[in-house]
Amino acid sequence: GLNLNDIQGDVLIGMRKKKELFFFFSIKDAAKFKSKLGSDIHSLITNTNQILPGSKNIPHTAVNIAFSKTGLDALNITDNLQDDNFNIGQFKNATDLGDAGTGNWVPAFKGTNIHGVFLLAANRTQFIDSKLADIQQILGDSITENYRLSGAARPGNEEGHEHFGYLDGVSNPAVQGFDDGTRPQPPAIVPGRFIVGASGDTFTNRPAWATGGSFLVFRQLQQKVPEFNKFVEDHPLNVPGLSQQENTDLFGARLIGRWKSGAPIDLAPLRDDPALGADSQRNNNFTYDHPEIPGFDVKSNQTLCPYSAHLRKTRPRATLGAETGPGDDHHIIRAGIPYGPEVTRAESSSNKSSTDPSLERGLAFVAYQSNIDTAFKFIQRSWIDNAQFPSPVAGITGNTTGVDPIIGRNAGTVTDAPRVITGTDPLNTNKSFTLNSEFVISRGGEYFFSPPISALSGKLAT
Ligand code: N7H
Repeated sequence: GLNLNDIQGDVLIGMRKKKELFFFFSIKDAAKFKSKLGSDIHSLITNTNQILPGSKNIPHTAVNIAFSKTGLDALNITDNLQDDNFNIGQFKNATDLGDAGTGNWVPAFKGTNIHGVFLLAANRTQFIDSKLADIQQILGDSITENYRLSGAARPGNEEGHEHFGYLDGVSNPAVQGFDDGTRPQPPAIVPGRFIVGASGDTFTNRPAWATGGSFLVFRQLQQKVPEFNKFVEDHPLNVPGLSQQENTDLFGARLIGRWKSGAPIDLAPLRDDPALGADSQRNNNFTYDHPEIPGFDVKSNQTLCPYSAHLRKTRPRATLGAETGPGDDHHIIRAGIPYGPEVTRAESSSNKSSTDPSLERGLAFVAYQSNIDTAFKFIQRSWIDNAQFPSPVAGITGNTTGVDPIIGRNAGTVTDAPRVITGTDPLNTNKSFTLNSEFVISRGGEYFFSPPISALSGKLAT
């Protein structure tokens, strides 16, 4: 089974706090760092059991730590973790991930200088600040800061919603032996897809000390919210019986695959259903197939949910057939949090632009998996950025799907190259829509390994 005392808290369940700081650092004095890691830092790290719902040990500030490949190198850990993408780092992957080069990347992410990241999560920034001060006090000059990014849940009723306004964190896969059986949803996935060394891990030649770890993909994804809102407002659908506003909201929901409340359009195809969105027993209980509808063919019918919807692009569920078993290892557990300010009145006024860099907002994207190549990178390259997916590569009939309207890009360095999608109009799913600008800009990131907590006082400390 999984050792929930050893797996860091963010991996399977997320740290579940309103604020989260990502503190990126370089190791300057490996000997001192190792010694402090084993003696002091180790005991600050929050495990999974501590943050399970109902736990009596939930810390005010949850702390996790993860290392890049160059960070392990700096600690003279030479074991091969068997993940080629982790080994080369995200900077060299920028083109593969569809980024428009690295011109938009945050300088700290350019190259391989970042050795590690502390993830600090709490409901108040003061708690985070004081925990960070403790950590810096302990580590002293053995590290230097490369960069930090502060995430925060959005205010009021928007809590839990990302900056485009849609509820996030709804549909993480259930994991066998962890949270399967707690709610009806697509079949639970073997734990080895997420946890190194667990049952179902495709590699058998990893170092023993890495068992219980997970690869953490970090991406700073800027969101152009006024521009997205304007695009949606400019494209109301024409579904009879719906008001203009409802037809506008429907267009947005069909780009995402969920309504703003979190209700899946596969189950609520015409109007938002906030009760459904809030009901964890129902809001993920769908596959896109509808055997209860006579003659419904999941390989051609996208009247309920377009093939191009972000949700369906990133996890096609029954669109491809059964989700479990050999060959299906394209799953991630997401644990991101929004960053940046709310849209200002000036930005949402007539010109609808977000050009002030001091108002940058987006998603501090975090994804966990045991194999970056078949999980995050595969989803990004082969599904999100592949205009032919799921049509025609998965035997889907009808027009070419197009890239993911939210985060997909056509290959190449030209920013805002037009993107064409189909399926969004339920009255005519062959109709195409052209997106002349991009709503999400990659600001770069890094690949990390979130080690089992035992390694922090064991292998990594010696
Ligand atoms: Fe997505 N969004 O607001 O548009 N995502 N995503 N994502 N995403 C999801 O179901 C969003 C990104 C996945 O299991 C929801 O929990 C934004 C990347 C996957 O059915 C919403 C950004 C990748 C799922 C968003 C962004 C993914 C998912 C619905 C960037 C992978 C679950 C909430 C700024 C490479 C699919 C939910 C399933 C859901 C949004 C990025 C993947 C609202 C704004 C980079 C696998």
